[in-house]
Amino acid sequence: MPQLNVSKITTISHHIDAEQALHPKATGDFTGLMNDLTLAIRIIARDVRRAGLNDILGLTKSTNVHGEQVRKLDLYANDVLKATLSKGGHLCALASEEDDEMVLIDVANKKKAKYVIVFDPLDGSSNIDVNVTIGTIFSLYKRIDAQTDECPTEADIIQPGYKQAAAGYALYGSSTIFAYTTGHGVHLFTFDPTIGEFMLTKENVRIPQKAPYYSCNEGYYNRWDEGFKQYVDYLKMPDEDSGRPYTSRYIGSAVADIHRTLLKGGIYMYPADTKSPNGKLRIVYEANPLAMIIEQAGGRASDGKNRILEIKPEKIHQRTPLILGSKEDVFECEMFMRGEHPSQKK
Ligand code: P6P
Repeated sequence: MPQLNVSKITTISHHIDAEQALHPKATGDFTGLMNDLTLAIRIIARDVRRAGLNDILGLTKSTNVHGEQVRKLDLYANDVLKATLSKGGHLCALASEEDDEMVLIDVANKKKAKYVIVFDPLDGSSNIDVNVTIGTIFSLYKRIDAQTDECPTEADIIQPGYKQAAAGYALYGSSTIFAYTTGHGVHLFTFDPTIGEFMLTKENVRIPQKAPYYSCNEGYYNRWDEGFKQYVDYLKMPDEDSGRPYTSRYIGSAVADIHRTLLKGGIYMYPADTKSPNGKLRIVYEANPLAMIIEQAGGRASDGKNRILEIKPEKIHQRTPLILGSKEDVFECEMFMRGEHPSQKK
Protein backbone atom coordinates (compact mmCIF):
# COMPACT_ATOMS: atom_id res chain seq x y z
CA MET A 1 0.00 0.00 0.00
CA PRO A 2 1.63 3.33 -0.99
CA GLN A 3 2.56 5.41 2.07
CA LEU A 4 0.38 8.56 2.23
CA ASN A 5 2.35 11.61 3.35
CA VAL A 6 0.03 12.68 6.18
CA SER A 7 1.22 16.28 5.99
CA LYS A 8 -0.25 16.35 2.52
CA ILE A 9 -3.81 15.37 3.45
CA THR A 10 -5.87 18.27 2.13
CA THR A 11 -9.44 17.56 1.12
CA ILE A 12 -11.40 19.87 -1.13
CA SER A 13 -13.47 21.04 1.87
CA HIS A 14 -10.30 22.07 3.71
CA HIS A 15 -9.14 23.94 0.62
CA ILE A 16 -12.46 25.67 -0.05
CA ASP A 17 -12.60 26.80 3.60
CA ALA A 18 -9.12 28.28 3.21
CA GLU A 19 -10.12 29.94 -0.09
CA GLN A 20 -13.24 31.34 1.58
CA ALA A 21 -11.00 32.98 4.20
CA LEU A 22 -9.30 34.90 1.36
CA HIS A 23 -12.63 36.69 0.79
CA PRO A 24 -13.22 38.81 3.90
CA LYS A 25 -16.91 39.36 3.31
CA ALA A 26 -17.54 35.63 2.78
CA THR A 27 -20.51 34.22 4.68
CA GLY A 28 -20.07 30.48 4.20
CA ASP A 29 -22.42 30.42 1.21
CA PHE A 30 -19.51 29.75 -1.12
CA THR A 31 -18.28 26.80 0.91
CA GLY A 32 -21.76 25.31 1.11
CA LEU A 33 -22.32 25.79 -2.61
CA MET A 34 -19.03 24.19 -3.58
CA ASN A 35 -19.74 21.22 -1.31
CA ASP A 36 -23.12 20.78 -3.02
CA LEU A 37 -21.37 20.96 -6.40
CA THR A 38 -18.74 18.35 -5.55
CA LEU A 39 -21.48 16.05 -4.22
CA ALA A 40 -23.24 16.27 -7.61
CA ILE A 41 -19.93 15.57 -9.35
CA ARG A 42 -19.33 12.47 -7.22
CA ILE A 43 -22.79 11.17 -8.14
CA ILE A 44 -22.25 11.85 -11.87
CA ALA A 45 -18.79 10.24 -11.73
CA ARG A 46 -20.26 7.11 -10.15
CA ASP A 47 -22.78 6.72 -12.98
CA VAL A 48 -20.45 7.73 -15.81
CA ARG A 49 -18.10 4.98 -14.63
CA ARG A 50 -20.92 2.42 -14.79
CA ALA A 51 -22.21 3.58 -18.18
CA GLY A 52 -23.08 0.46 -20.12
CA LEU A 53 -24.04 -1.42 -16.97
CA ASN A 54 -26.83 1.02 -16.15
CA ASP A 55 -29.37 2.11 -18.74
CA ILE A 56 -27.71 5.50 -19.18
CA LEU A 57 -26.10 5.34 -22.62
CA GLY A 58 -27.62 6.36 -25.90
CA LEU A 59 -30.05 9.04 -26.96
CA THR A 60 -33.28 10.38 -25.51
CA LYS A 61 -36.11 11.31 -27.85
CA SER A 62 -35.55 15.03 -27.27
CA THR A 63 -33.35 17.69 -28.84
CA ASN A 64 -31.94 20.67 -26.94
CA VAL A 65 -32.06 24.37 -27.74
CA HIS A 66 -29.09 23.88 -30.05
CA GLY A 67 -30.93 21.29 -32.13
CA GLU A 68 -28.62 18.57 -30.82
CA GLN A 69 -30.06 15.19 -29.83
CA VAL A 70 -29.87 14.92 -26.05
CA ARG A 71 -28.14 11.88 -24.61
CA LYS A 72 -29.50 10.13 -21.56
CA LEU A 73 -26.33 10.93 -19.65
CA ASP A 74 -26.58 14.66 -20.48
CA LEU A 75 -30.09 14.78 -19.04
CA TYR A 76 -29.13 12.68 -16.01
CA ALA A 77 -26.12 14.86 -15.19
CA ASN A 78 -28.28 17.97 -15.62
CA ASP A 79 -30.96 16.62 -13.28
CA VAL A 80 -28.38 15.62 -10.63
CA LEU A 81 -26.75 19.07 -10.69
CA LYS A 82 -30.07 20.94 -10.51
CA ALA A 83 -31.44 18.74 -7.71
CA THR A 84 -28.25 18.91 -5.61
CA LEU A 85 -27.56 22.60 -6.12
CA SER A 86 -31.17 23.65 -5.45
CA LYS A 87 -31.22 22.07 -1.99
CA GLY A 88 -28.45 24.03 -0.35
CA GLY A 89 -30.13 27.45 -0.22
CA HIS A 90 -27.00 29.17 -1.56
CA LEU A 91 -28.27 29.80 -5.10
CA CYS A 92 -31.09 31.94 -6.44
CA ALA A 93 -30.82 30.88 -10.11
CA LEU A 94 -28.98 28.62 -12.50
CA ALA A 95 -28.55 28.14 -16.26
CA SER A 96 -27.52 25.01 -18.10
CA GLU A 97 -26.62 24.00 -21.65
CA GLU A 98 -29.53 21.55 -21.39
CA ASP A 99 -32.19 24.14 -20.44
CA ASP A 100 -33.54 26.71 -22.90
CA GLU A 101 -34.16 29.32 -20.15
CA MET A 102 -32.57 30.19 -16.81
CA VAL A 103 -34.07 28.39 -13.79
CA LEU A 104 -35.17 30.33 -10.68
CA ILE A 105 -34.45 28.39 -7.52
CA ASP A 106 -37.38 28.41 -5.08
CA VAL A 107 -36.94 32.17 -4.86
CA ALA A 108 -39.66 32.63 -2.25
CA ASN A 109 -37.45 31.21 0.47
CA LYS A 110 -34.05 31.84 -1.06
CA LYS A 111 -34.38 35.22 -2.72
CA LYS A 112 -31.64 36.36 -0.34
CA ALA A 113 -29.34 33.70 -1.88
CA LYS A 114 -26.58 35.72 -3.52
CA TYR A 115 -25.00 33.31 -6.03
CA VAL A 116 -25.99 32.09 -9.48
CA ILE A 117 -24.36 29.12 -11.23
CA VAL A 118 -24.06 28.24 -14.93
CA PHE A 119 -22.86 24.88 -16.20
CA ASP A 120 -22.43 22.47 -19.04
CA PRO A 121 -23.48 19.30 -17.22
CA LEU A 122 -21.62 16.93 -19.51
CA ASP A 123 -19.25 18.37 -22.09
CA GLY A 124 -18.17 16.00 -24.86
CA SER A 125 -20.95 13.54 -24.06
CA SER A 126 -20.85 12.08 -27.59
CA ASN A 127 -17.60 10.48 -26.38
CA ILE A 128 -19.22 8.61 -23.48
CA ASP A 129 -20.44 5.79 -25.76
CA VAL A 130 -16.80 5.10 -26.69
CA ASN A 131 -15.43 5.50 -23.14
CA VAL A 132 -13.50 8.69 -23.86
CA THR A 133 -12.99 11.41 -21.21
CA ILE A 134 -15.86 13.88 -20.69
CA GLY A 135 -16.50 16.52 -18.06
CA THR A 136 -18.69 19.03 -16.24
CA ILE A 137 -17.87 22.75 -16.59
CA PHE A 138 -19.16 25.48 -14.22
CA SER A 139 -19.01 29.16 -13.37
CA LEU A 140 -20.21 30.90 -10.23
CA TYR A 141 -21.28 34.56 -10.10
CA LYS A 142 -22.60 36.77 -7.31
CA ARG A 143 -25.92 38.41 -8.19
CA ILE A 144 -25.44 41.88 -9.69
CA ASP A 145 -27.46 43.40 -6.82
CA ALA A 146 -26.98 41.21 -3.75
CA GLN A 147 -29.25 43.46 -1.65
CA THR A 148 -32.36 43.28 -3.79
CA ASP A 149 -35.48 41.30 -2.84
CA GLU A 150 -36.39 41.08 -6.51
CA CYS A 151 -36.23 37.84 -8.48
CA PRO A 152 -32.93 37.26 -10.30
CA THR A 153 -33.01 38.04 -14.03
CA GLU A 154 -31.07 36.90 -17.08
CA ALA A 155 -28.70 39.83 -16.48
CA ASP A 156 -27.42 37.93 -13.41
CA ILE A 157 -26.65 34.95 -15.67
CA ILE A 158 -24.99 36.66 -18.68
CA GLN A 159 -22.38 38.66 -16.78
CA PRO A 160 -18.97 39.13 -18.46
CA GLY A 161 -16.45 36.45 -17.54
CA TYR A 162 -14.17 38.75 -15.50
CA LYS A 163 -17.01 38.88 -12.92
CA GLN A 164 -16.79 35.13 -12.17
CA ALA A 165 -16.53 34.42 -8.43
CA ALA A 166 -15.28 30.92 -9.20
CA ALA A 167 -14.89 28.64 -12.21
CA GLY A 168 -13.72 25.15 -12.97
CA TYR A 169 -14.49 21.66 -14.19
CA ALA A 170 -14.69 18.00 -13.30
CA LEU A 171 -13.01 15.51 -15.61
CA TYR A 172 -14.31 11.93 -15.79
CA GLY A 173 -11.17 10.29 -17.17
CA SER A 174 -8.78 7.59 -15.95
CA SER A 175 -9.43 9.25 -12.58
CA THR A 176 -11.99 11.88 -11.57
CA ILE A 177 -10.28 15.25 -11.39
CA PHE A 178 -11.75 18.51 -10.01
CA ALA A 179 -10.13 21.80 -11.03
CA TYR A 180 -11.21 25.20 -9.69
CA THR A 181 -10.15 28.78 -9.16
CA THR A 182 -11.62 31.69 -7.20
CA GLY A 183 -9.11 34.10 -8.74
CA HIS A 184 -6.27 32.98 -6.49
CA GLY A 185 -4.64 30.37 -8.74
CA VAL A 186 -5.79 27.03 -10.16
CA HIS A 187 -5.95 23.99 -7.89
CA LEU A 188 -6.41 20.30 -8.83
CA PHE A 189 -7.96 17.50 -6.80
CA THR A 190 -8.21 13.78 -7.50
CA PHE A 191 -11.16 11.76 -6.24
CA ASP A 192 -10.17 8.85 -3.98
CA PRO A 193 -13.12 6.42 -4.15
CA THR A 194 -11.75 4.39 -1.24
CA ILE A 195 -12.46 7.29 1.11
CA GLY A 196 -15.00 9.23 -0.98
CA GLU A 197 -12.95 12.44 -0.92
CA PHE A 198 -11.39 14.79 -3.46
CA MET A 199 -7.74 15.11 -2.35
CA LEU A 200 -5.52 18.07 -3.31
CA THR A 201 -2.96 16.94 -5.89
CA LYS A 202 -1.64 20.22 -7.36
CA GLU A 203 -1.86 23.83 -6.13
CA ASN A 204 -1.30 26.98 -8.20
CA VAL A 205 -0.93 25.19 -11.53
CA ARG A 206 1.11 27.21 -14.08
CA ILE A 207 0.76 26.67 -17.84
CA PRO A 208 4.03 26.73 -19.86
CA GLN A 209 4.44 30.05 -21.73
CA LYS A 210 4.95 28.09 -24.98
CA ALA A 211 4.79 24.36 -25.86
CA PRO A 212 4.76 22.30 -29.10
CA TYR A 213 1.16 21.02 -28.97
CA TYR A 214 -1.88 22.15 -30.97
CA SER A 215 -5.47 20.97 -30.65
CA CYS A 216 -8.19 21.61 -33.25
CA ASN A 217 -10.46 19.67 -35.59
CA GLU A 218 -8.44 19.70 -38.84
CA GLY A 219 -11.35 18.03 -40.63
CA TYR A 220 -12.75 21.56 -40.94
CA TYR A 221 -9.59 23.00 -42.59
CA ASN A 222 -11.46 24.07 -45.72
CA ARG A 223 -14.03 25.98 -43.64
CA TRP A 224 -11.41 28.13 -41.89
CA ASP A 225 -10.39 31.66 -42.85
CA GLU A 226 -7.04 32.13 -44.61
CA GLY A 227 -5.07 33.46 -41.64
CA PHE A 228 -6.04 30.51 -39.43
CA LYS A 229 -5.21 28.01 -42.19
CA GLN A 230 -1.77 29.64 -42.53
CA TYR A 231 -1.21 29.37 -38.77
CA VAL A 232 -1.94 25.63 -38.66
CA ASP A 233 0.19 25.08 -41.80
CA TYR A 234 3.00 27.04 -40.07
CA LEU A 235 2.81 24.79 -36.98
CA LYS A 236 3.38 21.76 -39.19
CA MET A 237 6.42 23.15 -40.99
CA PRO A 238 9.75 21.77 -39.56
CA ASP A 239 11.85 24.43 -37.82
CA GLU A 240 14.08 23.30 -34.95
CA ASP A 241 14.52 26.78 -33.38
CA SER A 242 10.79 27.22 -32.83
CA GLY A 243 10.14 23.58 -31.87
CA ARG A 244 8.12 22.87 -35.02
CA PRO A 245 6.47 20.72 -36.25
CA TYR A 246 4.07 20.83 -33.28
CA THR A 247 2.34 17.65 -32.13
CA SER A 248 -1.40 17.38 -32.86
CA ARG A 249 -3.69 16.23 -30.05
CA TYR A 250 -7.53 16.40 -30.34
CA ILE A 251 -9.87 14.39 -28.10
CA GLY A 252 -13.10 16.11 -29.10
CA SER A 253 -14.03 16.95 -25.49
CA ALA A 254 -13.00 20.57 -24.92
CA VAL A 255 -12.72 20.02 -21.19
CA ALA A 256 -10.24 17.13 -21.75
CA ASP A 257 -8.29 18.93 -24.49
CA ILE A 258 -8.04 22.04 -22.34
CA HIS A 259 -7.03 20.14 -19.18
CA ARG A 260 -4.13 18.65 -21.18
CA THR A 261 -3.28 22.13 -22.50
CA LEU A 262 -3.33 23.51 -18.92
CA LEU A 263 -0.80 20.89 -17.80
CA LYS A 264 1.43 20.50 -20.89
CA GLY A 265 0.93 23.86 -22.62
CA GLY A 266 0.33 24.57 -26.30
CA ILE A 267 -2.88 25.83 -27.92
CA TYR A 268 -6.54 24.71 -28.17
CA MET A 269 -8.53 26.23 -31.01
CA TYR A 270 -12.17 26.13 -32.03
CA PRO A 271 -12.28 29.10 -34.42
CA ALA A 272 -15.22 30.52 -36.35
CA ASP A 273 -15.67 28.77 -39.68
CA THR A 274 -18.09 28.89 -42.61
CA LYS A 275 -20.41 26.40 -40.84
CA SER A 276 -20.11 27.92 -37.33
CA PRO A 277 -19.62 31.67 -38.01
CA ASN A 278 -19.62 32.35 -34.25
CA GLY A 279 -17.63 29.26 -33.35
CA LYS A 280 -19.19 26.25 -31.60
CA LEU A 281 -18.43 26.61 -27.90
CA ARG A 282 -20.82 28.58 -25.68
CA ILE A 283 -19.33 31.60 -23.98
CA VAL A 284 -21.35 31.57 -20.73
CA TYR A 285 -20.84 27.99 -19.51
CA GLU A 286 -17.87 26.72 -21.56
CA ALA A 287 -15.52 29.47 -22.79
CA ASN A 288 -15.72 31.76 -19.72
CA PRO A 289 -14.97 29.13 -17.04
CA LEU A 290 -12.22 27.51 -19.14
CA ALA A 291 -10.77 30.94 -19.95
CA MET A 292 -10.65 31.90 -16.25
CA ILE A 293 -8.81 28.67 -15.44
CA ILE A 294 -6.25 29.22 -18.23
CA GLU A 295 -5.71 32.90 -17.35
CA GLN A 296 -5.33 32.10 -13.64
CA ALA A 297 -2.60 29.60 -14.65
CA GLY A 298 -0.76 32.32 -16.63
CA GLY A 299 -2.14 31.61 -20.11
CA ARG A 300 -4.35 33.55 -22.53
CA ALA A 301 -7.90 32.98 -23.84
CA SER A 302 -9.38 34.95 -26.73
CA ASP A 303 -11.85 34.71 -29.58
CA GLY A 304 -8.91 35.30 -31.91
CA LYS A 305 -9.01 39.04 -31.22
CA ASN A 306 -10.67 39.90 -27.89
CA ARG A 307 -9.98 38.54 -24.40
CA ILE A 308 -12.82 36.07 -23.73
CA LEU A 309 -13.41 37.32 -20.18
CA GLU A 310 -14.15 40.86 -21.41
CA ILE A 311 -16.85 39.84 -23.92
CA LYS A 312 -20.33 40.88 -22.74
CA PRO A 313 -22.70 38.01 -23.63
CA GLU A 314 -26.09 39.02 -25.04
CA LYS A 315 -27.83 35.68 -24.49
CA ILE A 316 -27.37 32.53 -22.38
CA HIS A 317 -26.49 30.15 -25.24
CA GLN A 318 -24.34 32.57 -27.24
CA ARG A 319 -21.41 30.93 -29.04
CA THR A 320 -17.87 32.24 -29.45
CA PRO A 321 -14.71 31.27 -31.28
CA LEU A 322 -12.20 30.06 -28.67
CA ILE A 323 -8.39 30.17 -28.89
CA LEU A 324 -6.65 29.46 -25.58
CA GLY A 325 -3.50 28.06 -23.99
CA SER A 326 0.13 29.12 -23.66
CA LYS A 327 0.40 32.90 -23.91
CA GLU A 328 3.10 32.96 -26.60
CA ASP A 329 1.28 30.42 -28.76
CA VAL A 330 -2.05 32.28 -28.53
CA PHE A 331 -0.39 35.61 -29.34
CA GLU A 332 1.28 34.01 -32.40
CA CYS A 333 -2.06 32.56 -33.59
CA GLU A 334 -3.74 35.97 -33.20
CA MET A 335 -0.91 37.55 -35.24
CA PHE A 336 -1.62 35.09 -38.07
CA MET A 337 -5.34 35.83 -37.86
CA ARG A 338 -4.53 39.56 -38.30
CA GLY A 339 -2.25 38.70 -41.24
CA GLU A 340 0.70 40.31 -39.43
CA HIS A 341 3.02 37.36 -38.85
CA PRO A 342 6.43 37.83 -40.53
CA SER A 343 6.06 34.47 -42.32
CA GLN A 344 2.90 35.84 -43.98
CA LYS A 345 4.81 38.75 -45.52
CA LYS A 346 5.46 37.77 -49.09
P1 P6P B 1 -16.29 18.93 -33.21
C1 P6P B 1 -18.34 18.63 -27.55
O1 P6P B 1 -19.59 18.46 -28.19
C2 P6P B 1 -17.87 20.03 -27.86
O2 P6P B 1 -18.79 20.98 -27.46
C3 P6P B 1 -16.52 20.27 -27.20
O3 P6P B 1 -16.39 19.62 -26.00
C4 P6P B 1 -15.55 19.76 -28.23
O4 P6P B 1 -14.28 20.38 -28.15
C5 P6P B 1 -16.25 20.13 -29.54
O5 P6P B 1 -17.65 20.15 -29.26
C6 P6P B 1 -15.99 19.11 -30.62
O6 P6P B 1 -16.62 19.59 -31.77
O7 P6P B 1 -16.99 19.86 -34.18
O8 P6P B 1 -14.78 18.95 -33.36
O9 P6P B 1 -16.84 17.54 -33.13
